[in-house]
Amino acid sequence: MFGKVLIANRGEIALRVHRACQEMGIRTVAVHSTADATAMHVRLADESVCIGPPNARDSYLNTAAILSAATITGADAVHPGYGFLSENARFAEMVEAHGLKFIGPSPDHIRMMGDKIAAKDAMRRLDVPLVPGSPGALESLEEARAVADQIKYPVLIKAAAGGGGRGMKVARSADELEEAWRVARTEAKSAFGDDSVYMEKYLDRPRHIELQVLADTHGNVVHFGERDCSLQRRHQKLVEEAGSPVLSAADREALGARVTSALAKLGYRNAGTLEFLWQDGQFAFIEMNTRLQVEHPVTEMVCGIDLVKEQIRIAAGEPLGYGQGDIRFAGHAIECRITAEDPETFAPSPGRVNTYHAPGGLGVRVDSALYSGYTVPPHYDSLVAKLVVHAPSRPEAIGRMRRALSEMVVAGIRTTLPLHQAVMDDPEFQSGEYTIHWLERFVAGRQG
Ligand code: MV4
Repeated sequence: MFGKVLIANRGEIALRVHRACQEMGIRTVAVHSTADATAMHVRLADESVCIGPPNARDSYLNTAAILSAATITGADAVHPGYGFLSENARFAEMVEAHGLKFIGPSPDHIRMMGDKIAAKDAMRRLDVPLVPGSPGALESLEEARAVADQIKYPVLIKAAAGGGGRGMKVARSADELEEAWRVARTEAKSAFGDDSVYMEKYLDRPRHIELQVLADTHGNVVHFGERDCSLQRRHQKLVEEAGSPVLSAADREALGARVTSALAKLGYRNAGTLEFLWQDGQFAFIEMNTRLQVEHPVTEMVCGIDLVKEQIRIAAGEPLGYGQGDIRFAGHAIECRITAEDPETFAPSPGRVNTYHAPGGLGVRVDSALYSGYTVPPHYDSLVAKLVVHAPSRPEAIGRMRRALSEMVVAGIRTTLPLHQAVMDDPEFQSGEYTIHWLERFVAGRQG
């Protein structure tokens, strides 16, 4: 096992990785920008290294500074968290070239899944169900027309280098295709420096359901069930649940079996999440994320497992030590992402948190790097806390979340706490019957 791990991240996820390391007897090295010198992840780590100025480009994305920090502190491995360098294949390669372990998948698998066309190609060959669409990149407008005529409108043009909704354009009929084609390619070029695009049938009222997997370096692959992430606004997730309110145990098992067999054939290792759209009782793969995800705690709560410890053990070469049959799904978990934003306009609201009080009690977990007197810097992601509850059933989990939200205090800045309370109070949310479009309308209704 590793003696020391460098955590190449900040905020709640750096703390999350630190906690797993500490419980495993592994020392930790925090890295931080000058804006984060007094941050909680720096305070708790065994050692810390300043890696640059506030701008993430010069600090948390500064591979040379991070690798130097790992070398001078004698770290054995690097955990990238999520965001920043977590899905950068070049960084994973450089970590390994420095004789360190990258706590994540191989650079080749990161690269493959970063190319959405290559990812779909791989899943198609491995019999994972996909949205109907172009067999690969679209070479011309004529080809786009031919594919659209075959799969029927509405269609969606997506950037190969995309993800997260950027460079995505709907064409509802043949006369919208040329415009969608042009705009998608232009956006893809400017956002990713790559104008390759592909086409899919546009699903108009899907749910977003993703499957968590772990693979060790001995050929064992298991899944930990699904997360329903349908509550999003502008491609930012707000609430996530495990399991999905619409999925049966049989659906889960069938999908899990397909996916674990596919990833075993691919030789995938460490943690991964496959994203699906679910509509009319059918799953369609869209993308794979090759990192630990923000919403991983809901899976941990229902499965009773520590995904970060598992990632570390896998990177150290240990076998999983259990099989699919040992994984049980108990009760229901919900996560609310509390951000430093105005709850109605979503304008960023950094600044000093005068008072912070975290809720507690049975089945309540808070992953946060906040403390009373902390100043949320304006330079980074606005996530300040993940409030997670676990209860025997979905209605009980909602009741517990309402109670926990009412206890939580983050004073001095605006946060999305009131929006979460309104969502939890809403009968449609409580019914579990909604699509990816529900939250957008809910927020618009509150804005009046
Ligand atoms: C889609 C889709 C409908 N049909 N693909 C948005 C982000 C990217 N990860 C995939 N996205 C979508 N792909 C087809 N064929 C609708 C979306 C989508 C979406 C997906 C998940 C969660 C929220 C969303 C909000 C708008 C659009």
